[in-house]
Amino acid sequence: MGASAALGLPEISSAQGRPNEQFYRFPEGFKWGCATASYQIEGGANEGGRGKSIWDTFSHIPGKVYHNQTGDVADDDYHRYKEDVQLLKSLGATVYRFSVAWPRIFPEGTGKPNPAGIDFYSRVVDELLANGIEPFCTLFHWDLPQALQDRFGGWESRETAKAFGEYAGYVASKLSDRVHHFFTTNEFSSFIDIGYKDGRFAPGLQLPPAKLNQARHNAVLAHGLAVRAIRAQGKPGTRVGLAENFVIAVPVIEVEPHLKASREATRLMNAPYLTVIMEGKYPELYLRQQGANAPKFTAEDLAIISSPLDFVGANVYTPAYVRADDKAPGGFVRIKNPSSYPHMASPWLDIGPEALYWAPRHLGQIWNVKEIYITENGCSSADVLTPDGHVYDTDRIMFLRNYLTKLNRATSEGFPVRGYFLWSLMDNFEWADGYSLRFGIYYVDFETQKRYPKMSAAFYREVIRHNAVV
Ligand code: GBH
Repeated sequence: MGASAALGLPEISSAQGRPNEQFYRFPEGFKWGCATASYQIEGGANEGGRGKSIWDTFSHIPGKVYHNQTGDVADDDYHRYKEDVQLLKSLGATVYRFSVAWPRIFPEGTGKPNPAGIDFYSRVVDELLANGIEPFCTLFHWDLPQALQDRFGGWESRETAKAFGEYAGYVASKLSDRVHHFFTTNEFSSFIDIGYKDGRFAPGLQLPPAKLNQARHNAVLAHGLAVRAIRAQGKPGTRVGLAENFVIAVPVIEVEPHLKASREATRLMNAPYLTVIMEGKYPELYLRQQGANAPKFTAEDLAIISSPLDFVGANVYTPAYVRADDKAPGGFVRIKNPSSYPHMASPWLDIGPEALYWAPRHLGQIWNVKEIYITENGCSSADVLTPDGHVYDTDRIMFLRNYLTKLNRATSEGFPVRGYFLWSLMDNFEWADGYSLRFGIYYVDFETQKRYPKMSAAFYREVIRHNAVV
């Protein structure tokens, strides 16, 4: 059975392929795949000796998640990972980004590793490799062991950063014989700012500014400790980076002085995360603005935080339009038409394809990054499964095609993007939105756990097959 048949679609012979083969092509060897995260897909919450994470706790508190839904079962990928690898294979994917649940490995956050935990990921990795798919492993996609929240206040403490380093080194020691790319953390601002400032994500705290800044600092310190631990305990040649949805400043008009303003804006808006990681210091203006609330740190901390990386992963969803303004701090102002700016099914998901051009360009121009991955890009749509099992998600195809066209501009101009991971392989537990928002290119019926390829899966398969926007 051909892969298209597996998608329930007619085979398209290459002779009937794209008429304009020279347009919108990606570099030879460009890697195409999908991304997922442990708590969002695995389920098996009480199996294999897994400890509790802060998301188990949070999702079980009434009122925190849409309809009080939880990740207890999610996509049941813990039991169905072989089937899910076949979904990737049907697309022709060559890479897959998954995350490891820290509490499966260290149920108490630190101490004695749980062999059944690492064994699960080892089997996932073997299954991927047996199907010709290269695994890319994220070590932290928000499922912090509850034990660390209880003992230390989670990211409020440096102890959690140290524990993360130990955990990262341990996983690298076990998987780096087969996994060559590790991402330390996924999206600092999501698990810190939304978890510890807004309280809409686990652990649901609303810290005052000084404590919040210290938690941010502990998180980037954790990243740096993990980089070092992976280098120390991983097989020589193991490559390390992170996956960050940094704020992507898009110049509202692509001419000076807005271009320069967009670079300064990108540095300043990401000051406590990507900027300190890439530059080894917090921007002066940021420290001045934070005043007495600025984080406390040592020179040694900064050296750890800015440990050299092999690549940077960008999770790209929305643009932050900026215009130049001499009088504003940093020389820029962020602007948006609040009343009519279009967005996808998630209210925050503004449509801005050019974000996928500016992310690599800023990484290349501001920080001279030599290897870039798009570690997430995709969208939520109000998908409808037809009685005969189809999902005609033309809005998602529109979204992807336009973003990919802008990514193609970046590779055409020589920005070193090596691969793209679509978010997400299949519908899953969308954090505080529960199962109400679908990001997959496979539709999941959460009653039966049956997966159905959406029209966008067929689209993506052709993108991969042609190595081009189609
Ligand atoms: C990614 O975050 C995550 O890495 C992934 O796990 C997630 O499933 C995917 O996006 C889709 O959301 O509800 O108003 O508080 C993207 C960045 C940060 C965007 C958190 C949504 C919450 C907005 N996200 N933000 S709100």
